[in-house]
Amino acid sequence: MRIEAVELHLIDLPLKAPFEASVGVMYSRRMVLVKVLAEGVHGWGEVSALNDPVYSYETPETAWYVLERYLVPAVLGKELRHPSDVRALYHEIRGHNFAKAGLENAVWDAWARSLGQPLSQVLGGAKARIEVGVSIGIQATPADLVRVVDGFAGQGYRRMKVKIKPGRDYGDLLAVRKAFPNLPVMADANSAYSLSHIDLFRRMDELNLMMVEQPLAEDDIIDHAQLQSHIQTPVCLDESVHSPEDARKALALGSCRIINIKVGRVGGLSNAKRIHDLMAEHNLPVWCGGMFESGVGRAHNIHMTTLPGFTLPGDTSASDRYYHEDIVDEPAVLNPDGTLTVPTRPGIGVEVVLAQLRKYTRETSTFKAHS
Ligand code: OSB
Ligand code: MG
Repeated sequence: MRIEAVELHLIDLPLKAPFEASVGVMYSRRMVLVKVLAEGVHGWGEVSALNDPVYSYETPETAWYVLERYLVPAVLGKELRHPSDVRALYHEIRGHNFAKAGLENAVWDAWARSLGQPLSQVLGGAKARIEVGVSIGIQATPADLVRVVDGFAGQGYRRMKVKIKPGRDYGDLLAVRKAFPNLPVMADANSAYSLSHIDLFRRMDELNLMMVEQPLAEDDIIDHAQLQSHIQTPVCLDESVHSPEDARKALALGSCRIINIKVGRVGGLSNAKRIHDLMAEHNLPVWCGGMFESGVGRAHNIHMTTLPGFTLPGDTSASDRYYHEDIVDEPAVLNPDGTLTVPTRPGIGVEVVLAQLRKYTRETSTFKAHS
């Protein structure tokens, strides 16, 4: 398959409601959508880096720069035998995983479309529906949090993830646990704590949480191993794992028992699948994290979650949990049993609606291979 052209679209999608985590508040999502054109097929990918460099160092603008200057020129005009060939074309470019994922995942979509198969099948997944949960930002009070959890549980979501930060942790989680004794609940700290908080995490063991996600620093798998050895609750790593190599080292040290896989953070579906495979070899579960994706990135997440090692509900909530209007047909809709249906049409199985895309587009650029 020869890559003939690549389009970049910078869009800005307003969120339905502001979202607060330990790293700040978000009101809208800017993302770069990548479209590749190759021998009569096209494919879409999404750069899901946050608006500001508060989760990773990347932003939509740094991704645009790296795509335009390095990644897109490296793939234009190239003949590919498989989507996992893409990484080798820019192997000398360090980091910038979110930018790389946008491009590689667009190639996966085009590839699956060229085979006439849904992306899930091309990846090796077999589920027709995937179980999903919801990630809930820090609310004004614990009582507000309980009301929000109640609302999402009523919609059918099967697992609640509660964002925590120092001062808004044990009390919030206890309120949820008291109101819902049997609900699957977990916490996500986005690196807001240090080893000085070990006693707090020991107390959290009483709350029967599914896991605590990324309690400590982004770059610290040593302290995470230390923490895990002192608590019962499984530690799940998010920010610390950028590659299959990172995952291998975290397992060797005992830094976690679960990994949240985000295609953007690890540079695309090839690496995501490798991390999934590594964890499966160790009989450890993974789940699919989210970055408030548009319908494009959401579709990639849904297909990835069909792999057998994704045994825990992920953060891939339905589109209407985030946006009044999405940019794809059809947007992801929650089934009453707390699942999303995996699209069965070729590729990611959803189509970008150009009229909707145009409404939210801030900038567009097209790059063509020399023929
Ligand atoms: O830490 O998992 C996270 C959103 C943006 C950045 C980081 C995170 C999140 C979420 C929400 O938790 C995931 C989602 O609903 O898409
Ligand atoms: Mg997280």
